[in-house]
Amino acid sequence: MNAPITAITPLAPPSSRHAQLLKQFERKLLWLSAWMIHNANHIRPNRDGLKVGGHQASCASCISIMAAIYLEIARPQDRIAVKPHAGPVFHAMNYLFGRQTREKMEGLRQFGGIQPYPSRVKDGAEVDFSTGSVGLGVAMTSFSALMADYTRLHGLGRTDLPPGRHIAICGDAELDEGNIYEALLEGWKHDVRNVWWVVDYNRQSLDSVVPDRLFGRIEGLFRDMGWNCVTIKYGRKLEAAFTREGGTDLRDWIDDCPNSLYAALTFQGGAAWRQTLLSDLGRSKARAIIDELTDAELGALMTNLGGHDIETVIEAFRTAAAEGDQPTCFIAYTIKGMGLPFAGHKDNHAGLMTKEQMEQFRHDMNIRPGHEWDPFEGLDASETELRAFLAECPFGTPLTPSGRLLTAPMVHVPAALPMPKTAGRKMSTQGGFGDILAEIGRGNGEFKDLAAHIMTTSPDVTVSTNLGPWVNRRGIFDRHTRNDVFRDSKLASAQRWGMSPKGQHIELGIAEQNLFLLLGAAGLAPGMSGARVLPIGTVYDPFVNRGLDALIYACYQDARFLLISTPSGLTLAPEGGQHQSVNTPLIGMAADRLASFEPTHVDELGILLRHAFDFMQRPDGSAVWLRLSTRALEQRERVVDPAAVIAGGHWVVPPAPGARIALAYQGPVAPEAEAAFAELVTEEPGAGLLAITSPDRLHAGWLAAQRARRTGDRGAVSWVETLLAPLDRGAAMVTVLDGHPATHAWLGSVRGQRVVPLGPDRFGQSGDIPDLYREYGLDTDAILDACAQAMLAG
Ligand SMILES: Cc1ncc(C[n+]2csc(CCOP(=O)(O)OP(=O)(O)O)c2C)c(N)n1
Ligand SMILES: [Mg+2]
Repeated sequence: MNAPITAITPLAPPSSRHAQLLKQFERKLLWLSAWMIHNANHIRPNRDGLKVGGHQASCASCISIMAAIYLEIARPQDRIAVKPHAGPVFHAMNYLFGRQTREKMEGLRQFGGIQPYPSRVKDGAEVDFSTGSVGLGVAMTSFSALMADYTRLHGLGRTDLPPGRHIAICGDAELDEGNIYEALLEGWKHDVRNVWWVVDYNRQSLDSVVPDRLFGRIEGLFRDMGWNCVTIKYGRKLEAAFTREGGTDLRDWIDDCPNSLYAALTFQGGAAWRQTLLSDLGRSKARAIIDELTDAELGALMTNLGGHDIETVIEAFRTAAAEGDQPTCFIAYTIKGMGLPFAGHKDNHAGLMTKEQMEQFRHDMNIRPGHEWDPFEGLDASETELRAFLAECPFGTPLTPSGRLLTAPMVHVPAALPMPKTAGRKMSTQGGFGDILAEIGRGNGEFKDLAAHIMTTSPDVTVSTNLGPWVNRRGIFDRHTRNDVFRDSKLASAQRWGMSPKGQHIELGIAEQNLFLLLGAAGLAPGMSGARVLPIGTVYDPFVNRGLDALIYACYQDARFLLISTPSGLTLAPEGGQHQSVNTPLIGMAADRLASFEPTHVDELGILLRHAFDFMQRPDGSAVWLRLSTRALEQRERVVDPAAVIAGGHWVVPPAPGARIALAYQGPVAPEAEAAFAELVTEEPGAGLLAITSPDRLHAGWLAAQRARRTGDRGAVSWVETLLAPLDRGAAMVTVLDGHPATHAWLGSVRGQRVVPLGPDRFGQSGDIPDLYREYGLDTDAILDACAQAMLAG
């Protein structure tokens, strides 16, 4: 066990009544979390024979930490991310506060019951952050702290609430995730305050015991990033032993003990400790400390680590809180499975107590059969006293009468956005996006309110995704005002990048996971801060993949934001295959709580942007994703039906009734499709030309209609069925997009028609558009060949 950097001053030994009651609650949390998992695995009927699972050891490891935070330190305005595998402890805590039902607890990991890992959407309003994909929940707290500063400094939301602390209770293995370090760097750049990460340092992950020297490095990293680092290594019993004669030898022995040996001895218990200690310390004065203890007492002494000594933990938290708002990492030494039969065993991560072990545990916990769920059963204090204790906990006061979820009124979105003049101009969707946003950024008239609530962010691609003009108008956010040196020196630049607490753009480093974590945090601002923020993040389309887990994580929490991914596809021709995205349209279709679109023309873009501002605020809405392009296309004066564009597609040339073929395009391949169509109609005059604006919405609507029909709503019809209805049942369809062709292949199933889908299914390469569209089968000839093939097959 490596040596501590900051030792905690031990508290005086005698425990107050308050401390005794805290210990009662620790017992209860240990019991309830273990029992919930036991109930789910061994008591509840199991219909399919699948292992239900749960993590009793991970829960046991952080009982004191959780109890210290929720029963002593946390205030209602604090926001807390709980390590995924401590979900049962978290729910048990809420159960004690009367905020969780027994029924839900009994249903752990069951349909309709509580989720294995805390889930904002599925478990209800007590959960501040979902966790599950390790590392993300931890990093999220840094971004939620940044957002809390942002909303406060912009005067948005519940400014009456004092600033909260953003706390992550994390597993030590979570610090293996790279996104943690990306977030640390970003947090440092933004001078993030009020963040605490409490590491449950049980030195075990899923497979094994972690190497000893690791945490020395990690502590150093935290300090380099401006964090305070507090190691909570020993409990008060051990500290007291160290003050005795020979105590230093004992301490040195523990400090030198490899993590794996320490874990193995913990599992083996007092006799094994004695044997090993005596063989190493037999000649030291420490022997007297060891000799006077029974095996059980010796085991208890040697496992008296700081993270299991609630008074030590509380003292560490209080000291840090008194020091101010510096981000602080607490490394609390713990034992995985503490207090349970498999404590310290390296394979205990998914270990479950046997029925016999549970029976013994019930006995030790003084719980009568049939009273397993009673909140105060088996404790050495009266229910009245325990209830009074809970009522006095700061966290016991609800944040709002209905829970921890705040709300914010919707921001009015004007009926139409300010559109750029396109007549006679070629324009790309990316260019159009930049122009529209810049115009909103003037904050004129009816756009004043909308502009004030938009927050933009980008991972170092602000200028290249056309956010520059918006940023020039609205400024860059920083807690401190910093001038633009280039501007002050009168050096010419198109960008004016002064920073201030009123700025509305958060500039990030390149790490895409940070973008999505920030969008996630900003997208939760209504619930977290009572502030309506309309977050817009821009990223190069291929690098959505780089941040994908964080994007899915944000959506899983139902965060509301607008993602603009641009440029996209082969169309970005000279840039080459690493930058040419192929799979993103499929991601857009497969991601839940994310409505994705790909407009072709600027009029569609205007409709979809407006829709996005509205949809991301609606209770039944979601996050929105627009995939854009840098290919400038001719823009026409035309009337398009906004509802059709939003529903996923509209006929540019409607087919004649009973038409034998239709051509569908999505995105910047429109000119090739139009040219092919012009030839096609010379042979097939009734053919239709369809503009697909969202395969995702078309597909989702189709699935929804099928479900509705199956459940009795026989008249349910989806938009894609309506669109394709005029075509002959045996008609052929050729579809084309600058993305994977499977995006459209399903269209053939809607009415049993033949589809020949075109689109790149291989990595791209450098070239110009004619070369690449030819090579990957997107050019006019390829489209016409596909039409011929489709017609022939009929
Ligand atoms: C991104 C991700 N990778 C893998 C997992 C599977 N997994 C769940 S817990 C765990 C180890 C956790 O160890 P630690 O963070 O130390 O937690 P504790 O010891 O407190 O249980 C792993 C690998 C996961 N949940 N998320
Ligand atoms: Mg661990």
